Amino acid sequence: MLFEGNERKQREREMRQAGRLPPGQSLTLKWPVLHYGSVPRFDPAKWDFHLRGLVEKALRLSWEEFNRLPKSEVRSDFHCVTRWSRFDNAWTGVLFRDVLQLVQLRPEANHVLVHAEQGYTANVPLADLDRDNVLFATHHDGEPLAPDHGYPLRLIIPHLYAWKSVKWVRGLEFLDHDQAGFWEQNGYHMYGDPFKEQRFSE
Ligand SMILES: Nc1nc2c(c(=O)[nH]1)N[C@H]1C(S)=C(S)[C@@H](COP(=O)(O)O)O[C@H]1N2
Ligand SMILES: [Mo]
Repeated sequence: MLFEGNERKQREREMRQAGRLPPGQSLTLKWPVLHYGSVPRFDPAKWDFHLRGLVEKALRLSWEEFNRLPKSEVRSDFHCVTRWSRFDNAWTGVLFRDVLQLVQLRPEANHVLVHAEQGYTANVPLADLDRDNVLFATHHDGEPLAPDHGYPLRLIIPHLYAWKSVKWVRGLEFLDHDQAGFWEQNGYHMYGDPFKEQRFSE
């Protein structure tokens, strides 16, 4: 136990010196589980993924179709607004850009409302999804996602607080304006940059 605490402090120091520990955060070697509501059941026959809103033609992918998309790996850090950060996570999944390619956006599309099971949503500017390290993850550190970490599919946006990294994700709605998601309606910041400590609005 003592050793574990020393290792954690040592790594935290390293991450702080490397400029990777955002202000007000502490490093965890564990992986806490955090969400509102219950863990949804996954039924591959009923699961689908929607791309809708400001697209020329809306698209619905089955679980099988989604899994035929090319797989990529991304290594990134994860910052929860409740003040823990988990570093060097190895994610496997489908890049946002590989999904975006499947639809033709209307020119006015500039924001996305990400939809998940049970009505959870998060708003993200399109430019913040359209980055080379944003992906829909199926695996973490070589293992399939556990149900409480978002199995079968979760979004990972490393540069924003983790409430934007939507678990049990089911689709994207393209919009021409920013529209508050679940936590954003409940006082969380509309953007959520951990390095600027954008935790809450006001
Ligand atoms: N669908 C859904 N996704 C969610 C949440 C949620 O309540 N519902 N909570 C978010 C929050 S606040 C955090 S910190 C991360 C936590 O992910 P983890 O439980 O895998 O650590 O998931 C995010 N994604
Ligand atoms: Mo969080």
